[in-house]
Amino acid sequence: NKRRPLVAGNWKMNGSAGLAESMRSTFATAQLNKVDVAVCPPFVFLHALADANVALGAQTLSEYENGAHTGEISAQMLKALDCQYVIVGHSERRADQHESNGLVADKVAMALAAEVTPIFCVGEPEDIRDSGNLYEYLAAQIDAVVSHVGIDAFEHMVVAYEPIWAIGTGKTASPEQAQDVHRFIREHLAKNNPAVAQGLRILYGGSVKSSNAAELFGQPDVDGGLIGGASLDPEEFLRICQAAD
Ligand code: G2H
Repeated sequence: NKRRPLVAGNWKMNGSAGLAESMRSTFATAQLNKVDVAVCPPFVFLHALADANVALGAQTLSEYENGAHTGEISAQMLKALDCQYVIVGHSERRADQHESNGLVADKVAMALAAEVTPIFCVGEPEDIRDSGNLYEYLAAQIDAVVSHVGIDAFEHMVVAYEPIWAIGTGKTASPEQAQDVHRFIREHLAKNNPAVAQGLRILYGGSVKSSNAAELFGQPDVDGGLIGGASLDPEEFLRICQAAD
């Protein structure tokens, strides 16, 4: 009774209208049955993927509902563009835009209120893993969101585990390392609500490619992936989706 997997491509600040077009044509004829696929391009290319054979996602959103917040994009705007997902709390935003656990929780709440599914990202830097504080660190990231939106909200969420030391570095977590953390996350949430934890999709992210995807996705608590660099090549991204199908 494994959960239905989700493979989401995170273009980050990459791509073009041309890439959106080739993604659209690659997936138009793709035969995928048991996997959900989403593409999260920069905001300006969302419209170029409208009605493509993939779900749409954004890479972040504002913590505010509307108003005088120059440059920001609201949850309602994403909903209006048919975004089904929004990545929240990616480690690059936590680092570059100084997003705290509290801010991430506010953004998750905004997405939920607009019925856009948050892909809530957690993950540790290498020194935290080395010092043995991995689980405390991840629990703090998770608990900040649980205490704000409540455990039941996780029924409408996706979690992504992305060890920072594996992002864009070519250093993937081993399937065993990924499984250990995914199991921890599920058990941690199960203390509050076992049924919600059991149904929750937990994606792995960090240097996933077609050559390592099947083994990662085959782990009992890994329910798909959040794919960065490898999602910029439509054929390679399709192979990764096929590995989850
Ligand atoms: C992790 C991942 C996608 P990459 O950030 O979010 O990127 O696959 O390039 O490591």
